[in-house]
Amino acid sequence: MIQIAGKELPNIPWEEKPQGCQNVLWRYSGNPVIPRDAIPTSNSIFNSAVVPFGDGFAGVFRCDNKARQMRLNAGFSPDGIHWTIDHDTIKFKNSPEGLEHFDYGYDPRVCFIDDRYYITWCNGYHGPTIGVAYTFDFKEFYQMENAFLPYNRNGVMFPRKIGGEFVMLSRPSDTGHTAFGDIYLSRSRDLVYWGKHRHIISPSEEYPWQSRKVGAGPIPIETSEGWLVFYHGVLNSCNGFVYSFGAMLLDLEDPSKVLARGGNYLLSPQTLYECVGDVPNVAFPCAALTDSATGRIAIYYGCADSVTGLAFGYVDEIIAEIRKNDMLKQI
Ligand code: BMA
Repeated sequence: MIQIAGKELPNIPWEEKPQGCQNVLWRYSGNPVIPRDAIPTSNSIFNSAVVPFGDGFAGVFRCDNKARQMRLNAGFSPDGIHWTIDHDTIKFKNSPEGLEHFDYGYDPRVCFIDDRYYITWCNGYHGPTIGVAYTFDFKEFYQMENAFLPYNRNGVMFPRKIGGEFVMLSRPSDTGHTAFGDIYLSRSRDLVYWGKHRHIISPSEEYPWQSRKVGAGPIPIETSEGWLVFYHGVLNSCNGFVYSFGAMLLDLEDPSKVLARGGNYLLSPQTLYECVGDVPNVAFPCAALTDSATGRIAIYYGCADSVTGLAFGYVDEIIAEIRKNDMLKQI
């Protein structure tokens, strides 16, 4: 079995693959796991991030409110399935190294490093860029400096320092519904100054599901084969953008090196709750839980910009699928 680094998670939310399912990932039978109206003030709850916390789980949720303002709320769960989401939005406090600026926030990721949980999100600061904050308890949140200049989205940190530096993936963008998007990698010694920017992947005309733009999804998963990175890809259909997701493997010691990249999507919007909603045809992953004992991976993804879905897979099958249809070998 391919080894996932990190802790065992015996209480990972899980269902076995349904009989007859021919895909590498399969959906939770109770999807959507979080409905759009889980709190009284929400228009929609999607593109959200969860992590193991205490005996259960905690997370930061994108809760667009009924004014359709994009906000972040904390939440807790005993089992990763049943969530209690705070009705009040997160009020960031200024950290010693910080900036206090919140016009809007969306698409959070949560990454545990050393002693705390880092939150990265698309932060409104004269346009979208990558906000950074940390928390110890999901009650108090301390905002740090933005990582980059506008315009940028999908800032995703690696779960440990590499070569003594923090590492983050991001996707430079524009002010609107960006019609382009490549994934880059940046490094920082102090989480304030980011540099050594390296290009990782571009969209590909040859693989239409990821031909318009690509953006990193959950926190990269450390495995014996490399960093497993799920990322979304966008098809430009005659009816608008279609967001699916696939995966690639990056080198463990130098994650700017792509080892393999799957040509096929792993999950594309096909169910009613992925195809119908405020923005139809969107499957947008922002978090994954892993169990190193069994190789199980549970992925949380936004569905149609309205609700949150959960999908499952085994690391062995996912990496075998990336290697079987490796774009790097087919060029
Ligand atoms: C992207 C982001 C996501 C959203 C997606 C589809 O640009 O804004 O938050 O899920 O578009 O609308």
